[in-house]
Amino acid sequence: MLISQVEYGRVVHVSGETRHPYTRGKLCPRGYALVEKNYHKDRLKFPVFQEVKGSGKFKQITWEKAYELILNEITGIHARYGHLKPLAFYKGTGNIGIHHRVTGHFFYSLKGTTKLASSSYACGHHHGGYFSKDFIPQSYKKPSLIVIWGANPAATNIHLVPFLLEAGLRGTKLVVIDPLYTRTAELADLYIQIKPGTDGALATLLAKELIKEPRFDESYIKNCPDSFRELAIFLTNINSKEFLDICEVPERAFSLLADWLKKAKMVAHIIGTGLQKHVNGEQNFWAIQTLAALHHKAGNVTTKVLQGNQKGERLFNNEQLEYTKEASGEHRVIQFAEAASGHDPHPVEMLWISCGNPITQEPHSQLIKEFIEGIPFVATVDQFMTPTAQMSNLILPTTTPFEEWDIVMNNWHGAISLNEKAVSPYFQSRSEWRIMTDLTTRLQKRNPDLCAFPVYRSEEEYLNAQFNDNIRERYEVESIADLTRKGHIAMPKLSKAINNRTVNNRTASIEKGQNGGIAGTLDKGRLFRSLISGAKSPSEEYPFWLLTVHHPFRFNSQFQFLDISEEAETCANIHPLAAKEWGIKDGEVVKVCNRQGSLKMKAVYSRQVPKDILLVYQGGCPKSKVNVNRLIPFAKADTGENIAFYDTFVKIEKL
Ligand SMILES: Nc1nc2c(c(=O)[nH]1)N[C@H]1C(S)=C(S)[C@@H](COP(=O)(O)OP(=O)(O)OC[C@H]3O[C@@H](n4cnc5c(=O)[nH]c(N)nc54)[C@H](O)[C@@H]3O)O[C@H]1N2
Ligand SMILES: Nc1nc2c(c(=O)[nH]1)N[C@H]1C(S)=C(S)[C@@H](COP(=O)(O)OP(=O)(O)OC[C@H]3O[C@@H](n4cnc5c(=O)[nH]c(N)nc54)[C@H](O)[C@@H]3O)O[C@H]1N2
Ligand SMILES: [Mo]
Repeated sequence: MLISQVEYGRVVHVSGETRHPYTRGKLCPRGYALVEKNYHKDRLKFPVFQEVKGSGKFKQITWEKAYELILNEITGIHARYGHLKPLAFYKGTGNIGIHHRVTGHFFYSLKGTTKLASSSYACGHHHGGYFSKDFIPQSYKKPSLIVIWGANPAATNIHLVPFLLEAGLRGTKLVVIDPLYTRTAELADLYIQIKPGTDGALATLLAKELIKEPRFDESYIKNCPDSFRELAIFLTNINSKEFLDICEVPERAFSLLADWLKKAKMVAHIIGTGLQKHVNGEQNFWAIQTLAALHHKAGNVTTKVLQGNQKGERLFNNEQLEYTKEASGEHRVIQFAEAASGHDPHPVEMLWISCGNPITQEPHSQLIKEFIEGIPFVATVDQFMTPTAQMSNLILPTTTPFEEWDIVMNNWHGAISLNEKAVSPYFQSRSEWRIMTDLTTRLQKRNPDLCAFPVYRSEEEYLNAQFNDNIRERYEVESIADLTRKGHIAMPKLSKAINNRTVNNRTASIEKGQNGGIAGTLDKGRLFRSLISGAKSPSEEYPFWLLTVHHPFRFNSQFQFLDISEEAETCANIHPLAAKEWGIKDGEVVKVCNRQGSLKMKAVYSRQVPKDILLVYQGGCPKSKVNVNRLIPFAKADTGENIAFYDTFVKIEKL
């Protein structure tokens, strides 16, 4: 939560809110840089139009002209086809506030439009599961063991770090499981360097160790659901050595972790998105869930699974509407790859992009770029001229959180907070709510039946209309005024936060969770059997894994221009021994390539990576125009809609 200091209509300083239970007055590096970002010389000031995408021949136009161009396209598509399937929108994660749901809300208020789904992360929400929402600060005070699987909070969720350190002082042991020796790994009591995509094997083996324990409730097995009994038999019969070989974890590290698990009175497992960006990501996710369920239920140990960054819970009306509309099948939801495949029966003729920079962030970016270039009309709403904006016809400048009202949910601690407007919009920027409302009133004049987007008089009124009974019960707020009264933040009432998917003590509530609660979770334990075949490995031709993880000082493709990342250009971090095998010197420019593309970048020696992994941060770097997502294939993860970004394999060539 930010407190902004305003002088003469301009934000001059930001600080954190000390009363906030999670951030406790601290901001992350990007938070502190927001003022600089807001008034950066490159910030867009006026709507601009270019006839030919990528030509750079932008003409400044008025908002009225911009609206006219958009409405001509929408009504034109409708007149030509009698439906709106060729009209598509794409909403990225550049801003995930409730205000910004207006994009989906508007396009789903037009009949039968298409959504190009973003491949951002993660599972959890859609798949139910066994996880706790009482993240702060309760969750980190009590456990005697915290295990972090495939997350790097010291870079991506720094507010968690003080809780981890405080827990450490109280004697909690921290285990970090990651193929990279990350900043988070540096904090761990035990770091386990695992082979990517094989956490399921490790979790399975840990489960096997647990059920050997005498305190494991035998009578429970006798009376348990069949799925559980099957799982127990399966676990007893697996070959431990084979499983350890799969995940390439040393015996000693494994025994230590197994020992700590057995002795622990309370365990918290934190599952990140990194672990899930694999073709078998969901299986690995469920394997950890199953380990936790088993430990909890039969081992009589309080166990929590904490998963941040999951897709939100769709609490507010406009979020729910999107969900209901999608479930009803009234609108098409397809991925870029499908739309770009050339086999789309209703090829996209107009694309609206909000809060997203798909040319940098989606996989197979060359294909995405060519696809966007080929769409007759592309409109992008952003604050900066991103690579995607450069490939658009119309670029609409929009407001930042300082210049608009919003309600923000946090996926780590479940609080909802109010973002109050502090200053007027920058130059001619307009808020996304305003843009959608302006379009609606003009569209309704032309064709009264085409658009059912509700018109309110202000952003605050629009936001007030998104509250509902569920929010009132859980948060005791039903309007912006209530949030203001509560000091701008509402924490979930614990009893409500712990909905039927949640476990935080040994109660029966887990029995009836979504997807069958524990029974469902243990059912998923069957996945143990298939995950071994799912895991990928480098080949002789492409001997390196390419991990394109999130940068500690950037936020996806944002904040590059501020240069807070210290990184002058995109680099491939390589283990010195691997580099020497290929005759590559520290700092040498090399070619990193696979079947999809080839990129030149500097190879930098790093002991953070194992010998068969190259680390290249995602999001791009301003000084080198390398777009690493050119090398990322469109491989779907088993979560269904997400992409297996981290199952990408490459080779290195000397120039
Ligand atoms: N500074 C910063 N913070 C951010 C972001 C940012 O770009 N920069 N982005 C935000 C967003 S959109 C997201 S989704 C989150 C992402 O937050 P995280 O989930 O923490 O981020 P990732 O970088 O995807 O991956 C975390 C770790 O998973 C590891 N990993 C990869 N594959 C495996 C595997 O198979 N098993 C295991 N055990 N580990 C594996 C990677 O090496 C990496 O260290 O961060 C958010 N916060
Ligand atoms: N190789 C690789 N690729 C990845 C990932 C990876 O780990 N590796 N991670 C994936 C993940 S988890 C995610 S979430 C995606 C993120 O990718 P995107 O969804 O594209 O998100 P960002 O790059 O954060 O921001 C996109 C744009 O939103 C704009 N923006 C910011 N605030 C606002 C606003 O208030 N309104 C509007 N209209 N625009 C705004 C920013 O200026 C920026 O240009 O990337 C994915 N891509
Ligand atoms: Mo993300």
